[in-house]
This record gives sequence, C-alpha cells and structure tokens, in this order.
Amino acid sequence: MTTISRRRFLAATAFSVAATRLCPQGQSQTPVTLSIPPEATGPLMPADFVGLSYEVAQLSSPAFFSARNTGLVRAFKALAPRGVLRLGGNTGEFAWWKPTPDSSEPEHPRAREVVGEPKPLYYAVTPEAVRNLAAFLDATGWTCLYGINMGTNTPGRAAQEAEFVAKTLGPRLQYFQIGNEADLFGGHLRDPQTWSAGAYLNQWLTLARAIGARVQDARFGMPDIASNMSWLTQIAGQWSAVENPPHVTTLTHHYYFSGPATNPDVSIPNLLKPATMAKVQTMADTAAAAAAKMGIRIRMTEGNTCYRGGKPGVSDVFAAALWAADYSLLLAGNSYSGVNLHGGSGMFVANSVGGFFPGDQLLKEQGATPEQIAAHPHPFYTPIASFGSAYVLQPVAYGLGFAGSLSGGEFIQADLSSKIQAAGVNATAYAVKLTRGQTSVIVLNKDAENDLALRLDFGAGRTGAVESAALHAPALDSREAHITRSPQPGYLKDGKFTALVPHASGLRLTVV
Ligand code: BDP
Repeated sequence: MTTISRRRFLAATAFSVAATRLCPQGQSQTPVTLSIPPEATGPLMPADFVGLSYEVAQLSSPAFFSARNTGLVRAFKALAPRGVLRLGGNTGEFAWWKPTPDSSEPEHPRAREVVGEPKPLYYAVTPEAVRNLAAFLDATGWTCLYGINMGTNTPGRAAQEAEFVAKTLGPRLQYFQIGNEADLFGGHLRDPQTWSAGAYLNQWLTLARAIGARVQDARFGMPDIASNMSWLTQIAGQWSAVENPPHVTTLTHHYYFSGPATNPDVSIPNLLKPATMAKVQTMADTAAAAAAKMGIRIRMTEGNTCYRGGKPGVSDVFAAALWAADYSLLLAGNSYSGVNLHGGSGMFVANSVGGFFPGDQLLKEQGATPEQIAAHPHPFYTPIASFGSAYVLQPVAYGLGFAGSLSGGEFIQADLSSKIQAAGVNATAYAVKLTRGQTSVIVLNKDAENDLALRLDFGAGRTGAVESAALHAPALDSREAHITRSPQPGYLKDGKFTALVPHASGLRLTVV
C-alpha cells in the first residue's frame, strides 16, 4: 500500500503539535494466552469482503470512475485485489438519468431544505459515465452495487437507467440498491405524517417491479437504512406477504459511530472503547435475525467514524485504522458479506450533507490556517483522499485493508476478545482458517497504554512457520499508518508462539 507522502505528513503533523499525544510513557505489559482451536466452524469471510462507498453524484464527473483515472485504479487495487464499490449516499436521491445529450432535465418534485441534508442540486448520469464505470471496474477487478434514485425518481426513468446499467456492467453489477437511508426521508423527501417502513416497502416494490420488467434476473439489496434498525425487523416481518417478490439477495444497512464533528463525544477514546463495538454487535444481531427470516445475506453498505464528513484528528488518524479493522472483522465474524466505508471527493460528499463540513468549521475555530486545513483529507473520513492529482490511502483504509487480508478465511469460533479484555487490555482478536490449512490471527490492541504479551497456543501437535505483519503508527492521533511485514518468519514451539502487541497497534500472525 502507498503511504502518506512525507511532505503531506509533515504538513499534517505541523498542525497536530498542539494535540495531546496519546502515547504515554511507562505502559505495562499484560500477559494473555489464547488457545486457537484447529477447526473453523464460523462464517466464511468472502474473498471480496472489502468495500468502498461513494456518492452517486460522483458519476456526474464521468472521468472519475474511469479506467483512465489510473491513480484511482491503483489505489483501489492497493486496498484490495477484489472488492465491492457501492454507489449511493444522499446525492443518489438527486441523480437523474440522461440517456442522450439532448435529453432534457425532468421536472423535479420539491424537497424541503434541511440543515445537514443535500440542497436540491441535481446530477445528470449519462451513458458515458456508466460505460466508464464498467471499464473502471474491469481495471480494478471490483464489482458494483449501483444506487438508483428513490427520493425524486419515476418508475419509468429508474427502469430505463437500470436497463442500461445492467447491460453495460454485466457480471460486474452485483445488484441494484433503490434509495439511500429511506428511514430518514420523513425529514426532507416525504411527508413525515405518513412515511413508514410499510410505505417505503410499497414504493420500493413499485420501483423494483418496474426495473424487473426491463432487466432479466434483476437483483437487489435493500433497505439501506441509516439507523432505524426496527425497519429491518419490520421489513423482514412483512416480506413473506409480498406476492412475487423481486429477487433481493442482501439486507443492507449503514453505521456511523457518531457525529457531527462539532460533537465532543466524537473522540479517539470513545471510538476505541469496547462499548462502541458492543453496540455494533447488538446491531449485527438485529440485522442477522431479519436477514435469516428473509433467507438472505447482510451487508454494511455505508458507514464510517463520524457522519457529516468526519472529524479531523479522529476520522483521519491512526485510531480510525484500528477502529476500521476491528469493525470490519466483527461484522465479518457475524456473517456480513462485506463492509463499505464511505468517502470520495470533498465537493460531492459536502453536497451530500448540505454544502459544508462541520469538521472545517471546527478547524477554523481552532485557528487552523487554510494550508493546514487543506492538508487534511476531505471528507475527513475518506479511505482514499485526493490531494491535487494524487490519490492517497488514508489510515482508515489501512485498517480496512488489514482486516481484508483475512478474506477468504473461515472464522474459528473462539471467544478471544473477551479473554483479552478480562485481563484488562482493550484489545480484540479474530482467527480464521485460510485455504491450504493455514491459520491467521489478527490482534488489535486499541489500548492507549497497555502492551499485550501474547501467547498463542495452536495445540501441542501443530508445527509450522509463523509470518507476521504489524499495523502501526507513532501514536493513535498520527496522520499516518503502516503495515510492516517481518522479514523472517518465526516458528511454533510445542504448538505455541509468543509475540508482543504494543499498545495502539495491530498484529497479524499466520501459521503457514
Ligand atoms: C450518510 C449519507 C451520505 C453522507 C454521510 C455523512 O448517506 O451521503 O455523506 O451520511 O453524513 O448518512 O457523512
């Protein structure tokens, strides 16, 4: 993976001098032994688990998702050799299909202007943009979840666009998503008096059926809710009564830890504390029950650390890498087919949240200069940032990629994280069995102080070499992340292996 350029790093650190260093002296080493059973009985983490989420508005610049945008192609491939690009976000409700250069823009229904929601700026999506997207997916080896406007669309236009997209993307299209975060539509796009999961389902069925009439074997993910988990339960409850249901493969939802940037609760300690992942686990339980009822998969199609564009010093620092790795592996262990972290171009993401980032306001209040502000990625949470013409993987992408290195593995069910936490260290651990009998363990030490003296016990009969890779940075609030592989493998001794996992770092050990 590319590292953040030195020039940019220096620019960023110049600003963070005033920030408290989260790397205190005199930390302790806590010994913990984890037994790793030989057999995998848990879910398979799909080979294409890793995903990114972008605004549909991004398609209104057809040169962006294009095979000729070689920097972006490289960044995607560096993140994961196979992955899933999801197009959605708030701007998806303001996109319109423009089949020919002289097609005129349709009349748009009135949307209420609400702080934090997009202003009614409309984006034309053209055949050129979809053709370029197909070539981009071919160049990266990724597939796509394609977002169709629900907020301000008609069934006819939705079907016309979907038909062209299905034909052009072919097998690179996994499925369509209709509507983004419809559980929030009562706030700006629909009448709050009548809007409900049931009303959504009826409108969704009308659009999905119109698409199904034009696209053979059309597949869908839904409902892509923002946060109202009861919608998943309600939709799963109503689903069996739907006659001739469209082919839904995946139940989808979103998650942001908290927000916006001006909220003091969005902090590194809060992001990394065990209660944060406990909440994700509770959500995953609700989603898994609903998906099981419908007999389909689950996917976290959008999310990140802090909504409305992220928070400088939290979303764009190494703590976000540890958060992303932990979050992704927790969801993979709960049978999610993938995780898409949201990001993209500053302008389109800003438009998606009403035109500006609260994070910029915060930096200005803190006295940052325009140069210091420009040294941060925009949006602050984006996994791939653009600085001038360069695309640079951010710490959060390193975390996602680190977790993604277990893709293709089957989870070994063992309650490793609670054993470490019982010893008083804020760390988590995940183990998978890879093909060819290899076992891989990732330990994420999110503790700001305590190092973990780790002993892994694979069973007395197990022999083999152990390859290791560390996810690290100077401190939790550093604007950088690195993945360093050890030059020489170690060896199991009586089936055991010891390693130090320093505070604020991750370690992957693979028995080969
Ligand atoms: C989500 C929206 C996305 C925004 C993001 C944010 O789907 O368009 O960019 O929040 O607030 O709810 O950052």
